[in-house]
Amino acid sequence: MDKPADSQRRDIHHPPREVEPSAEPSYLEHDRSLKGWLLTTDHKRIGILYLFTITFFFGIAAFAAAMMRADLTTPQGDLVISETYNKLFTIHGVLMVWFFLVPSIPAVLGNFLLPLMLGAKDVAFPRINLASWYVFVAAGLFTLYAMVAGGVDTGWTFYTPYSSTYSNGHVISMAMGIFIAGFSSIFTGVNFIATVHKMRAPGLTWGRLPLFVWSLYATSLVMVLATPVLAITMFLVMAERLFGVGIFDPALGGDPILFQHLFWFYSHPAVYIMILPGFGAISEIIATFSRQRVFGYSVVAFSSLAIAGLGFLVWGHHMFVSSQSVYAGLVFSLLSFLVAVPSAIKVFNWTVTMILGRVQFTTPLLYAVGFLGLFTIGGLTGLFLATLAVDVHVHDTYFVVAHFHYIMVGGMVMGYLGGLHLWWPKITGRMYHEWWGRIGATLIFIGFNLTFFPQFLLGYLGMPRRYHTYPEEFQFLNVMSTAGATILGLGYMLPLIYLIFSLWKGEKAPANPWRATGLEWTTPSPPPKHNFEKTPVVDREAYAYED
Ligand code: HEM
Ligand SMILES: [Cu+2]
Repeated sequence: MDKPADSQRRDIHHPPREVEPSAEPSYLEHDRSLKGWLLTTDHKRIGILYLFTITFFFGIAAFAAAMMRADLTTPQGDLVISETYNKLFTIHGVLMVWFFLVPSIPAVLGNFLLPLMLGAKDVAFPRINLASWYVFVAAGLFTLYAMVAGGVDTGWTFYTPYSSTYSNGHVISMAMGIFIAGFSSIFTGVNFIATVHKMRAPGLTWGRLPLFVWSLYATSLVMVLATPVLAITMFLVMAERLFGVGIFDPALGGDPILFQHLFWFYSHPAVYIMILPGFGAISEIIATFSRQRVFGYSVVAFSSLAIAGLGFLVWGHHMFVSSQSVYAGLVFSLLSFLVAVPSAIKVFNWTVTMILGRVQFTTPLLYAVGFLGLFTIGGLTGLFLATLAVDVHVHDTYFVVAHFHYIMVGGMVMGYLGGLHLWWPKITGRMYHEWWGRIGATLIFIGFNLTFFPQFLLGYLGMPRRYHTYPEEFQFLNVMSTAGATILGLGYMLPLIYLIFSLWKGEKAPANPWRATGLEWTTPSPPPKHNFEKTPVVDREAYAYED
């Protein structure tokens, strides 16, 4: 690689305290009309559009969860009837998985930051990027229609032949919503892959990429390779329902287990779509607030790819009790253990990074530390579940519910909120209130554990998932869980309030409030429409902290 001429150098590890104000208005100011937002191809504005949309879906899904927790405070479930309860957990799962978690970090923070981190003007295909948001909204409308038209009670897993033959017809509309949402994922994935390959600033070699970019890249590969399988599966469910083609229903000559294979062949990799971007955000937060290069950079980067690859080989661990052969079970069990290795390596390396660095306990760092603890519990209990004999006992119990919430909420939502705080000054040009930030992070951590730890015990004691009544001896733990959920809910309200408040009352953010090293911090806050006046030239590795 040619050494850039000295005059072109931009010092990225000691960025100037005051980045020169841009001649161009910021991306927020340049065209304030509605059309300027709805027809924008600016990756930053598209990130904001996604932010609003997924926050909306999160709100509905959280409301459904609150109703379920309220219902579960009494053994006989006094709030709703069982059918309504089934519809609540279905809409909760569908919205949280496909309309919040899958798009969360990639579509909001990824869209906003990827080009900025690469020193580029935009993503490779800005119009496809906008299209992905419209497709996403259309998908949401189908799903919401199914909800208000009468609701779907199959659960987010749509197991056949119930979904394809016996449940009500709104399954078609909801399956359509998920089918369409898949395209939005694929558009984002393709865009990110092309952007990372083609739009890196001069000098920004693969070995110098921020780990957030590596994680988005790995996620995008899974999005592009796995999502079509989900789309086809949903399509087949619709085809069986509409035309009576025998695919999954044994009465029509189909095979219901085939559905489970297809569904989990997507949905296990999809759990990595949901967690890998969180890993990326955690790497950035820990490096920034430990003022330390992430320990074992290349191992952490490679682990993302390893997880993405291995994630395709373990789907059978969801089917240990589906009558699959014991030999298949053995192999899937063994392979599932393997996935834990790169995950554990990451946790180890982040911890070492903090030990080697000088840690500042800011709000994003609190979220990151919370992530480490909760993700570790989620991962370790995943190993319990991957152990054939144990899974036979706890499959389809609250143990599984606790496991995946520890990872998806304790892990990914903490990663998302941590990242949102880290980059909030860049995105909005305003600082949030640090003290309230720390209170919020702490409350969320406490509320989360109170909600979900009792569920491990409930599951272990034998309480099955997806029922709205239970024997009286389970009431104590259920009430604890509901109390925890109340604290958790209040915890989530805090960032919602003080972040919005900061837009008007927050201190104006400098270009680089955390004295961080990434290229995104060399632009003004908020960045101008075209990001960089002059294409930056990179001449050092990521996280070159020296103080
Ligand atoms: C150390 C890595 C992991 C292992 C070994 C593991 C193992 C398992 C196993 C064996 C099950 C099936 C349990 C059953 O239904 O009986 C399961 C369920 C689940 N896991 Fe994990 N897991 C891991 C990581 C993750 C991650 C990273 C996520 C999400 C981001 C996740 C999300 C889920 C979900 C959503 C389910 C339940 C699906 C359902 O039945 O609705 N897991 N896990
Ligand atoms: Cu899995």
